[in-house]
Amino acid sequence: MFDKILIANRGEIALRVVRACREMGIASVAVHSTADSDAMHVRMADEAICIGPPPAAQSYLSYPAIISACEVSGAQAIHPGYGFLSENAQFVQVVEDHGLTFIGPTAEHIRIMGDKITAKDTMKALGVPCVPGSDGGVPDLDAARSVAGEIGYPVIIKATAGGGGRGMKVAESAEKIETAFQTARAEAKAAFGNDEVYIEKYLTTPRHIEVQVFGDGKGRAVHLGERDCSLQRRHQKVFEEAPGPAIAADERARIGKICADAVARINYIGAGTIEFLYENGAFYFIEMNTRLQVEHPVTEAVYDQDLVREQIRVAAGEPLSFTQDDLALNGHAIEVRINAERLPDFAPSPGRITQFHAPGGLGVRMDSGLYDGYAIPPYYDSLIGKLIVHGRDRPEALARLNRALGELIVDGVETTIPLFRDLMHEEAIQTGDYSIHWLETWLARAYES
Ligand code: MV4
Repeated sequence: MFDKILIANRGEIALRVVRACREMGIASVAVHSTADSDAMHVRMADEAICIGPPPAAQSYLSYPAIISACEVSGAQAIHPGYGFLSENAQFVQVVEDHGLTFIGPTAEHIRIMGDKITAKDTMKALGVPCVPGSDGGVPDLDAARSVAGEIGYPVIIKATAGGGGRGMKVAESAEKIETAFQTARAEAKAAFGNDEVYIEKYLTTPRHIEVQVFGDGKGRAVHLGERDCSLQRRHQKVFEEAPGPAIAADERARIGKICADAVARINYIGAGTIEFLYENGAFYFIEMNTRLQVEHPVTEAVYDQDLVREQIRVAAGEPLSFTQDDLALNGHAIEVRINAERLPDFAPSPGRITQFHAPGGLGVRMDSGLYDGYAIPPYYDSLIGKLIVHGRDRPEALARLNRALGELIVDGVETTIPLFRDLMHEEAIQTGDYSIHWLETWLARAYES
């Protein structure tokens, strides 16, 4: 096992990793920009090293700064958190070339899943159900017309270098395919320097269901059920839950096994998420994320496991601490993302926290680096905390969320907390009957003017 881990991240996730390290008896090294000298992860880690100025390119994304910090501190492994360098295959290669361990998948697996066509080809070959569409890339308009004619309209054109909603165009009918195809290509070229695109049947009202998988890198893998992350705004998740309110136990077992078997076959190591669209009782693979995700705590709650601890264990060559048979779904968990953003437009709202009170009590977890007097810097993501609740069933989790939102105080900046207080009153939230379009439709209505 490692003696010391460097955390190449900031905010609540850096703190999350510090906590796992402390429980495992591993020393932690925080790195930070000059904008984050007063951040909680810096105070809580065993050591802290300032690695550069506020812009992430010169600090949290700087290979030389981070590798040097490992050499200076004697850290043997790097935990990347999410975002920043967490899905950067080239960085993984650099880390390994310096004799250090990247706590995450191999560069090869990151590369495969980063290219959406290769990811889909790989998953299809492994028996994972995919959205009907082109076999690989679509080279020209004629090919696009031909594929769309076969699968039927509406279709969606996606950039292979895209993902997370970037570089997608829908064509409702044959008259729209030319514009959609040319625009998707041009945007892909401009955004990613790669104009390769592929086509899928456009699903009109699916849910976003993602399956949590975990591999040991030696051909063993498990699944930890699914999360429903359909409640998004502009491809940013705001509310996530486990299990999915629409997913029955037999469906969970079936898709879970397909996912676990698939990642076992490729000797996948660490945490991964296999994303599906779910419509009319069927799962359709869209993308795989090769990182620990923001919403991992809902899975931790319902499976009573520490996913960061397992990431560290498998990276050190140890086996997973549980088998599939050890994992039992227990109750229901919900996470809401607390962002420093102003409603109704979600404009960033950095600034000084004048008062902070975290909710507590049975079944409540708050992951955040907030404290009274903390100044949220304007340079980074607006996520400042996550409130996670757990109950024996969905109604109990919702009641706890409502109660915890009543206790939570974040003053001094605008936040998304009022949004969640409003959402608690909605029928669709109470019943779990929503699709990927529900939130944006509701926001347009509730916050119009
Ligand atoms: C789709 C789709 C409908 N049909 N693919 C958006 C993010 C990216 N991961 C995939 N996305 C979508 N792909 C097909 N074939 C609709 C979306 C989509 C979406 C997906 C998940 C959550 C929110 C979404 C919002 C708009 C569109």
